[in-house]
Amino acid sequence: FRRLGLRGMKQRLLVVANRLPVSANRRGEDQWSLEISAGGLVSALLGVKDVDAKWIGWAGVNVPDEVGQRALTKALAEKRCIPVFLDEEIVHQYYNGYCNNILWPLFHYLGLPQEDRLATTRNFESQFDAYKRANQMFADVVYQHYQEGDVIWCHDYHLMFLPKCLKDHDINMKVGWFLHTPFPSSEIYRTLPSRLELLRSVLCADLVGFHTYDYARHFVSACTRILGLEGTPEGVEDQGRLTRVAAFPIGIDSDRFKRALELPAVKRHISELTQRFAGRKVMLGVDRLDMIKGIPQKILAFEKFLEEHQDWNNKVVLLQIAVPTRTDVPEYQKLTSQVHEIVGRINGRFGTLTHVPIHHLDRSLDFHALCALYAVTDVALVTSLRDGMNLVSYEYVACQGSKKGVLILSEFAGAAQSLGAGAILVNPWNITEVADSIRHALMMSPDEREKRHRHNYAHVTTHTAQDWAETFVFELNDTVAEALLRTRQ
Ligand code: ADQ
Repeated sequence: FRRLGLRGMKQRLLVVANRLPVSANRRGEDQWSLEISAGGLVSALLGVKDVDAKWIGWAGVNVPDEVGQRALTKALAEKRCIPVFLDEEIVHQYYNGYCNNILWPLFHYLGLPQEDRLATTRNFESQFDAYKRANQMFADVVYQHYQEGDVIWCHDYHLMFLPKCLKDHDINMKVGWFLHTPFPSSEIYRTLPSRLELLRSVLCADLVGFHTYDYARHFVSACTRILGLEGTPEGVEDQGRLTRVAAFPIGIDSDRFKRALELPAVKRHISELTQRFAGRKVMLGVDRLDMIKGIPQKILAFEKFLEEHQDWNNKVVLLQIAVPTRTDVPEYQKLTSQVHEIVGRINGRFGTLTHVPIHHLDRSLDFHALCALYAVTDVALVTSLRDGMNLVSYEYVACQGSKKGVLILSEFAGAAQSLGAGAILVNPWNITEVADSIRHALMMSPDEREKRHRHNYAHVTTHTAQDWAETFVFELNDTVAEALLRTRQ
């Protein structure tokens, strides 16, 4: 750590997240193949150097037998990963149920599930029990690997109960918790039946981090209004003990993207794409296929743009890459069909024998193909209805060194606070406004594009994933040291 003056000495760090950064496939009784998986947190932590980090999490597969568990543990150890084994029932209740059906929509302002209130309330209790049990299972694995002085960094809404489990075990553990999603207004948060227990547990951490100052403020308000505690400029105080609360905006490893653009494979992709779309402007959307990403709204805005600016027909295409997630959940299946239906209708309406206005892919792209797409496209459309940060917007800017493409960005993504001065900010719910901003982006003068891009590029290349992680771990060490001093005085 440069800033700690500990170059050469590595800080031991246990990163605890619901999912390990690998997907595991069983190839035989004791054979596993492992593949690094895509995702926001994975991308960010891949950029962190100079720490001796181990990752603790669920491998995403059910492994009921001991032979399989031993073999997977061994294979993962080579990738510095330690598995937490969760059985199908707990995954169903904790992960599909409490995390993805309750916390995820609530934190993105989509509310609690409402179809059958009584059933939801009944399920809710068993799902919350499973959530606590699962968090305890993560804690048990942490205890097995913990050494004095380690920093334990818990990630995301899946593990809000973990700080309490860890501190109950050993009050001296250095525990940080970071939320990757928004923390909603306290008026939304207070509808959660388990609101008290979760807040109290998060407050057991020494440092609590969010992407933006607003999320941190919402969290402090929830603690003051719901728990009646005192908010201070540093965080939340409870009977003389301070939990520090602060904003730590995440970034990306921008050098990794810049280096990729120099690779022959990426250059080949770039020249193929340039030829393929010659004479047309190309707009890009890259999202997980999730309701929070506002994909239908984005496509409808593109339709409105085509409707109102017939002169642009045949001259612009939208490439929408949507990685399917949670494909077994009916709501996500419904979203997929809805998107397909809208895309089909618009292509039928505005397409010709030689021109397809929307190219929609339901899959993940490999890193090289993704970088090439980021580099060749003229406009990126990020229209999340809510998003903790949104790394796609950062990645787009990092790859736009020469083209100086325009970023259209939702004001409800955390990234709007850092890239707002360079991007065109939009309310994604306002289709007319988004359609107008598409026109603005396509017609923008080279001078304005250059100016906007310069601002964003400077931000993305200086506020990196590595800085984010270093700052968080530095602050966590500092917070614990200060608290120790206070208790000795
Ligand atoms: P996500 O919701 O996954 O992350 P985001 O921040 O945009 O959203 O990160 C997505 C990552 O997946 C990016 O690195 C992107 O390159 C990759 N990706 C997306 N679509 C892809 C595709 N089709 N093919 C290949 N790769 C693809 C959560 C929160 C965010 C927060 C991050 C990090 O929801 O708000 O920014 O965590 O904290």
